[in-house]
Amino acid sequence: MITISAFEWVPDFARGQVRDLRVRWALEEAGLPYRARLLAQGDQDKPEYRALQPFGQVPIFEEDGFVLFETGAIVLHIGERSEALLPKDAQARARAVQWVIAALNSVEPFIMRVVQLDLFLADQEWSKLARPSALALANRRLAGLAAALGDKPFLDGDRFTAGDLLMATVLRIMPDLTAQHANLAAYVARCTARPAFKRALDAQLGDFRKDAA
Ligand SMILES: N[C@@H](CCC(=O)N[C@@H](CS)C(=O)NCC(=O)O)C(=O)O
Repeated sequence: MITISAFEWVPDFARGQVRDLRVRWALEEAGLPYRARLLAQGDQDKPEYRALQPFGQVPIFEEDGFVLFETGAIVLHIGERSEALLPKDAQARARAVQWVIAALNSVEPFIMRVVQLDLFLADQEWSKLARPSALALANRRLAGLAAALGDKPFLDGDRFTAGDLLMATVLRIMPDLTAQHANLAAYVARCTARPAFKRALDAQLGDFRKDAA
């Protein structure tokens, strides 16, 4: 049985955003059953977890003693077992991998910089000065992505792939930013309207402990 790690509690603002959602979504697209290994506060820093995830983050993927961390690697690994995520055709498959890497390497860091300034560094005087340029850089990436998507339903055309799964989860981190491009907003809505996404989101939200930390 596949097991993924997730937090048993996070603050309200993070619910529906924690990165185990990506893996739950990929597993739902692939039709693979899984269970969640829920981490209590501090479990991620215990040596036994750090031995599996060097940065103390969720998620990890475990199956029959095989362990993997990093959502990009995990989603691609799941994609090996499902054409719903990675097409068989070699070139289409390479393009799907290209979009996975673009999501995680060329778009996510710029969005996360703005999130860090707004959420985690907001009390630092310098963060107010850094924000406009961080926002401009993020916007430049989104403008490039919007132009590449154009009026296609998905990044590589008519077919949803692992690249769309990762890109949609990145774009929904800052919906207000994404909303500045009508085609990107419609794209995220299209991806997240998939029944597999809804099942994954419901599962993540259902696994959180209801009480405060
Ligand atoms: N690059 C990692 C990022 C994972 C990540 O940021 N996980 C967050 C939850 S969304 C986490 O565990 N944060 C706790 C921490 O960094 O200490 C991946 O994609 O798997």
